[in-house]
Amino acid sequence: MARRIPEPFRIKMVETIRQTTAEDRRQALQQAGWNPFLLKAEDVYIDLLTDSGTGAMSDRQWAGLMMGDEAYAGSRNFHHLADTVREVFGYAHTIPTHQGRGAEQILFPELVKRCRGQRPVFLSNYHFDTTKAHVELADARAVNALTPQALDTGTAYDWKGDFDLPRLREIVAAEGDNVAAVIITITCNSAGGQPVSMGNIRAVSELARAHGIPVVIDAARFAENAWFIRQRDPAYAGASIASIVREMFDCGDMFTMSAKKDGLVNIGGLCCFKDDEALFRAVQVNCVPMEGFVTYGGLAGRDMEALAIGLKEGLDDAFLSYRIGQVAYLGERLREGGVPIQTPTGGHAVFVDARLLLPHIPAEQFPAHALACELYLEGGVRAVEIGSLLLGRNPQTGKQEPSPFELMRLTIPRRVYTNDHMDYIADCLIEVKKRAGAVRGLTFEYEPPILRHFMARLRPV
Ligand code: P71
Repeated sequence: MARRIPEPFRIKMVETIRQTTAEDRRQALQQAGWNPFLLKAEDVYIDLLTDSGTGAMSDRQWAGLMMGDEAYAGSRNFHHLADTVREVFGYAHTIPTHQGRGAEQILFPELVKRCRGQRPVFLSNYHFDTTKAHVELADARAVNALTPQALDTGTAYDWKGDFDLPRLREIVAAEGDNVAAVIITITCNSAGGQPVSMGNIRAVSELARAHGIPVVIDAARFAENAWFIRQRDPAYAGASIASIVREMFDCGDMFTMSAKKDGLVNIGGLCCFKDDEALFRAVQVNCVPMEGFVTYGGLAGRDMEALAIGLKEGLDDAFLSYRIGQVAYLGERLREGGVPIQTPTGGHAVFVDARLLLPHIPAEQFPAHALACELYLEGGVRAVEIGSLLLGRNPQTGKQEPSPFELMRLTIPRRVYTNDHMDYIADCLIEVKKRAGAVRGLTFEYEPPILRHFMARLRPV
């Protein structure tokens, strides 16, 4: 059993959460069209939908909110944020955005414009869904080259977020001038919050540089990735998290960040450039009509202050050990209870392999989504599907895309739930496992044409 790491904080404000009855939950899920996204948050006891913007800020961040400089242009908090980016990442130029996808929407069209090929393509270990959406909105293609070891959930491998380097080389050779950028997603969310090794980051960066391809880091969970590098790569055993972060970002040219994860804020994003001033200026021009003036990008001054503080708090050793240890603890409890999970557990979530737990439910009846519904019915715990429902149909053929995974993600918000909550979640899921054979698949009552998982309505078959 993994050692429980006590929370490295004490609690000075609490928010009541309400447990419901089984009958309440049955009614709520029925009304929500068997889609946990459509539940009222008040009908949820423990909310593991996402770790994005759901964390608790510290006393220092809350104090920072009071220091907001709400000037339209040139806010003091913007300068604090840009100075923090220079210090933590070594990048000269900062554009704040309202969240991660705001950064994607102002950056990707510029990378497409600069691309010399006729059919621009972005290559990634794995494009997150909004990232893929913004690549496609910019009239480019999104191609993934993930290490095949990530697909075997039952076998542990330290670097399941890595690029498949031979495959990446092949694609770069075949696509030539079409490659608009390489996007290194750290940690790799869709593979299970899995880390990318420093060796892999460096090799991808060298390959890209040799071909004149820009390197974008999708930096949502950069601190968790750095923590895994220190934990698992003997060459970094004695290194500080801060120095590992610098080394990772030395391998990139620019980064987009959803700051709602490792930035420890409830809203915010970043689009930053190491030294390409011309690109920075061009993206600033896109920022003004889309996100807002270049020194606030959709954020209030106080939000930028909370982020400047959060970026550094998120590097704290005690925090990261507790954070990733809590996720590992939940994973360990589930493994002991015979629940199949992506092994090892990732940084922000435990991913349950619904293909193995519910083998009688075919992909087109969304086994991981059905499992999330059962978990809600069992104990009011809200999880999210990462599988066929999320992936959707091929826009050309209208056929369901074959999904490499059918996973249910138990995403742990930062500094919000205690280890007793983790025990409760594990107990509920182990209970569901006992009646796994009776869980039914789901079919659509309403299927939206794009990003269907958010608004879909379903019913049991
Ligand atoms: C996550 C999210 C946010 C989300 C998405 C869909 C449903 C519920 C919650 C967002 C990411 C991400 C990576 C690697 C860019 C974004 C977009 N993740 N890159 O995992 O994980 O950032 O949400 O701030 O716009 O739950 P944004």
